[in-house]
Amino acid sequence: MQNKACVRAHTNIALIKYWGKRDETYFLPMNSSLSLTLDKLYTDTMVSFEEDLAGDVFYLNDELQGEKETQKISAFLDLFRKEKKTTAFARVESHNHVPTAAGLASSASAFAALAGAANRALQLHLDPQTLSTFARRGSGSATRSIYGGFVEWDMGTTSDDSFAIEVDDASWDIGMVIVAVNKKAKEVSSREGMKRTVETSPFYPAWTQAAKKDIVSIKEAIAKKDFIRLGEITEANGMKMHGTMLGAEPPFSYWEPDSIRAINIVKQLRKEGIPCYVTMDAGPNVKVLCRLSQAETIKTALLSCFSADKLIITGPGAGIRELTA
Ligand code: 2P0
Repeated sequence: MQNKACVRAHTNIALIKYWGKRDETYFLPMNSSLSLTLDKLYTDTMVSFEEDLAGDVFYLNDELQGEKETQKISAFLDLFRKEKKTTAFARVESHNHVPTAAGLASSASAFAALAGAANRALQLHLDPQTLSTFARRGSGSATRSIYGGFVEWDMGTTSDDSFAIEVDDASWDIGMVIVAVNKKAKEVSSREGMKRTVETSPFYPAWTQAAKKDIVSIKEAIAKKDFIRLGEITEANGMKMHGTMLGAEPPFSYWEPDSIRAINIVKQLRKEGIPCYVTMDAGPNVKVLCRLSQAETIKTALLSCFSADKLIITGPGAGIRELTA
């Protein structure tokens, strides 16, 4: 039996954000979210289950990983071993394909690729929707990276129905320019940041109410292929998420001076008639949602402040796929 598989998963950027869990064990979110899968940023992961291994072995970008990193992978693989009723350990080799200097390595593509590879290697034949519930247990945002284009992660009611679905393939001139502001390790991890916000921010209930409305509106905009509305909802939703953090105790923010410089360039471009909109995640990088056909113009404007190696243009990415040798 072939117990080995290699799978590619692309990362995704949320346009309607996931920010807060209602169940930390099962990674059940407080609200539904919606993302765009990105072509240029992805992870390739090979998994091989081998009877003679004494434990799981994990290589990331050709470097053997320590106990802490390997334990995370092992706990995740346990979900698949349980499903298959096997105790075999695995060798995992993962490569992040992220342009240098970007600092954009993502748990979304990492756990989606690992989920896809474990599913294939063990021949579990989990359908994509079910597989997304498995990916979710590694990292919430990984739920969405199973699919390409615009993807909704429905918050669901239980662990079994909190899954992702593809909403639209985003093949209508949609693109993103990523401004890699810096790649320093963040002071507050997204996991800790969302937990603190849920527990202490008085703005949090307003966030969940707004997110509920935003997801309905953004799906309407996508259905109508209304790019301006899509962008406006995206930008406003991201700002609301960052607002919740200023209300947390102790308060925190991921913004840096260069984040604001990038935002101001985007605002100026809009004044000049180029529709483009920002969103930010748990870090200072700025992502500019735009028409793919206008991405080079936007990049040129950003070059006034940022070097070319900090600017990445990408179109929509595909869902997970198996790589054959
Ligand atoms: C998102 N983020 O929707 C949001 C927006 C960051 C801001 O998902 O704890 O690494 O592993 O579920 O998925 C980043 O958090 O957190 C994230 P866990 P994750 O993309």
